[in-house]
Parts: sequence; C-alpha cells; structure tokens
Amino acid sequence: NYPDFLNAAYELTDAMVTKGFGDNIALIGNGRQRTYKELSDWTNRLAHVLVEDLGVQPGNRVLIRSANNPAMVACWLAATKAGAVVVNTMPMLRAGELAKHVDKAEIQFALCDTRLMEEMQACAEGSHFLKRVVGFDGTSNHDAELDRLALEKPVQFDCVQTGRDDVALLGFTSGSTGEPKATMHFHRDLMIIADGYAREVLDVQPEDVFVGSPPLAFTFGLGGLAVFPLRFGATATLLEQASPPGMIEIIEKYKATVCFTAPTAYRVMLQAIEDGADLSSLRAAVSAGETLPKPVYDHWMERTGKPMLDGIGATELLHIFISNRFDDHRPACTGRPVKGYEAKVLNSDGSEAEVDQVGRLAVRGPTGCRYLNDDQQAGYVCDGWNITGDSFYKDADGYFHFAARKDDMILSAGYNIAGPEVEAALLGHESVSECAVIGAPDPERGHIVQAHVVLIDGANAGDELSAALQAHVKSVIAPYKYPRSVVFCDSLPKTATGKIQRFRLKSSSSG
Ligand code: 3SK
Repeated sequence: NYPDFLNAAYELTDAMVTKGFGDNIALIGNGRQRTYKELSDWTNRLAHVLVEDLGVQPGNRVLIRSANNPAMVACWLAATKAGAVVVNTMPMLRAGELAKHVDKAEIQFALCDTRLMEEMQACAEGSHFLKRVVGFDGTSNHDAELDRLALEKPVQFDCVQTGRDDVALLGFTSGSTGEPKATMHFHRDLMIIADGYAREVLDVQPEDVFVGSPPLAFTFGLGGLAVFPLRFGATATLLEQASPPGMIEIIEKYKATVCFTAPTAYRVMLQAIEDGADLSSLRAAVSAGETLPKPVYDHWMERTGKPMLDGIGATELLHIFISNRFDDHRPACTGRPVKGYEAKVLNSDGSEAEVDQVGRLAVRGPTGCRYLNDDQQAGYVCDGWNITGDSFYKDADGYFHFAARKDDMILSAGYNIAGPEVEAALLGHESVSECAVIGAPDPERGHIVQAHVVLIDGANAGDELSAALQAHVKSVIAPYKYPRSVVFCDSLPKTATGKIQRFRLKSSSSG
C-alpha cells in the first residue's frame, strides 16, 4: 500500500526532514557527519547537476563507483531523485568488469570517486553506451567536478515523480560463475525491505547507529547501511575499509547498536571482546552472506547474552527474506520467513519436500525476482516462486535450516555430504580461523572431502595438525564426512562481497 507515485530517495531524505528528523545525524564517514537536513540539501544540489548539467533523464542508467562513504550514498540518492536507474559498483572492479556492467545495463552516465577514476576512464574509452563520466570527491572535500557544480545549485529540487513500480536500482550479482547478471528493483522494493525486515525483525529506532562491512554496491550493504537507517531517522556509519578492527573502533566510538557483517568478522570481534573491547552497545548483530557456524552463534550468545541474527537474502530479492528474531532464534538455523515472504523446500521434481528433507529452497515475495535481459529468469522463477541455489530443510516447527549451496554438496563413495556441515565442525577447532570444504576428484570415491584451512596466528600447519583436525571432525559429525585431504593456506579466495569462492578451489583441485 504505497502511493502510486513514490520516489525512494525522497522518502529517505526530504520526507524525513518533514517528519521532524532534520537535526538527527544521518551519515558519519570520512571524518564528517551530516544531519538529515544536510543530506537532503546535498542530494538536491547533486540532483540539479545530474539533470541540468549532465542531462540525465528519468530511466537513464547511472553507474556509481565508490567505496562505502557518505558521498556514495549522496550520489545514489541524487540519481534516484532524478528518476535514474542506479547501478552501484564495487571499488575494486577493473575496467573489463565495469564494461560488462555498462554493456549489460546500457549505462549512459558514471559518477566516480576521483580516486578510482583510472579504471573508469579505461572502461569509458571503449564503451558505446557511456556518454559522460564525472568525478566526485569521496572524501567530501568538494573539490571534484560534481561537487563544484553542486555548490552553485539550490537546495530545493522537485524529485522526479517516479511510479512505485518504476525501476530504481539494478542489483548486479555474479553468482558462483563470475558472469554478471542484473536484477531490477522498484522504488517500492526499497521501502518494502525497510518496512518489512528492518521494522519487523530489527525494530529500528531513530536512536540506532548502524555499522557494517558489506559494500553499498551489494544490496545487503545498501539495505543494511543506507536504506534501513535512513528510513527510520537513525545514523549510518560508513567505512571505506571495513575491517573488523575498523568496525570495533566505530562501535566503541559511536556506541553503534546494529551491525551487519559476515560470521568471519564476528569471530574476530569475539576475540576482541576476550581482549577487552567494549561492544556492549550492539543490540543487533546481523549475520548473512555466509552460513553462520553454530560455534560462532553459541560463543556470541555466551559472551554478549544476545542472539546473533542469522538470515538469508539474495540480490534477486533485494534483501533478507528468512531470519531469526530476537525472541525466536535457534542455533544452526536460519529462522522463519520475514513478513511478506513465503518459503518452501522443493524436491527435484518440483513437489514440496517432507519435513526435515533437504531440497531446493524456493521463496515468494514482493521484491523479486526480475532479471534484466537474462534467460536465467525462466529457470529461477516459476509461478512467482524464486528457486534459489541453496539447499535447505524445514523442520516440524516451520524453521528453515541451511544444508548447502547446490554446488556445495559433495557426493563421495555414494554418500551425500554437505560441505558447510564439515566447515562448521572444523570451525569448532581452536586452531582454525577460516575454512572452505569442497569435493576434490578422486579415482576411487568419485570425490573426497577436501578442507582448505586458514589457521589462527601461532598454529603450526603440518601432518600432526591435519590428523588432529580430521579426528576433531569425526568426533563432532558422522565420521564418513571427515576431510580426507586437508590443505593449509594463508587465505581463501573471496568475492568482493566476502563470499568464499569455492568454485576457485574446485578448479585448482581438479586441474
Ligand atoms: O546473502 C546474500 O547473498 C544477500 C544478498 C542480498 C541481500 C542480503 C543478503 C543477505
């Protein structure tokens, strides 16, 4: 029940001023803080530049290239106010990867942090679509072209009267294959994730201060670090390099209350708590993007007395659609569907799986999925149900439990072994910092379980530790699941959004 005409950026800025939040701090980052009134003025000036100086028309696609900082949020809001369709991109993308985005989405304009201009220009040089690339100063010192032009503009802007079902955002996902796909999201979708998940599960209040690591270019980050705080008059802190120590510093300094990050970062935070860090201001620790291992959930509960909120989302659906709740959470469990979403588990023939039977997770809800020019649509969406790449089971009480990604099931000597279950067991060992489990080809067993393990500082890699890890896994889960091969490594390959790229480990183990 949103009005026919809805501009998400207007709702998150000007409307917040009208509602009385003008003096609340909206954004903190790069050494400055901005109130809602300042953010509204800033984004209105920028929107004038986009329309009057660059010639952006409603429906034009605008790429934004930046690390997480207030200027990136301002550019996203300004382009949305101008009725453009925004494509937020990760700062580490190279020219060739940017070009794939530009071609796929037929992007005409790019707003780029001047520090990241080189690859953007290289992309623009060979592009048929890009008409104009403009630099902005991500450090907010206002000495780049976009900022200088904006200083001349008025602080009032009549936002483009977009329809609630007009596309506002293209969320790019590379999946596990590396080929980018774009999913279309409407203005109303941006409101729905805030009025659904953020209100129902997190109960966001104006006093909340958000912190986290996911890039704004990933819809997990855009929701958690921009849409959710701004919808409720709360504060978003933005870190260009969101390492766990950086997040800990922000939590202590600003008494942050809501954190969005992945389990690996929470493990580091737990160690920091042991070492004296004060993270007691955090009331909500949201974990997504990777499976939350039971030892991390248990340890967090033990140290903070509060549950870690595990959830699953997808770029295709914009944000989290199944989640635990503060008063309704279970270990090694992703929880129940968020208000407005339905979920079920499917057998391979498309029928609904029995209770406790692993199958493909399907979800239906108001925010997706709509791929842009992609034949993946027919395989992913069936009768309104989005057929995800994740295997889950639903228990008798209606709670959903992650089993594996479709690609993470290992068939070894006739046994079906879920890689994440072995990973969770390994993570319970004191010497393991991170790990990824894959099926490595084996002449006798078809595949064997192979663990790639990053050790904590001070632990010694070698046969003795390998054997200890194998024995540990056999002691916590069925022994046939133990990793017959253990590979010690310094780091694991990850996507820009922090997801472990098991397919890279697989290709190196088979080649
Ligand atoms: O887990 C994910 O991949 C995800 C994607 C988009 C938004 C939110 C989440 C958790």
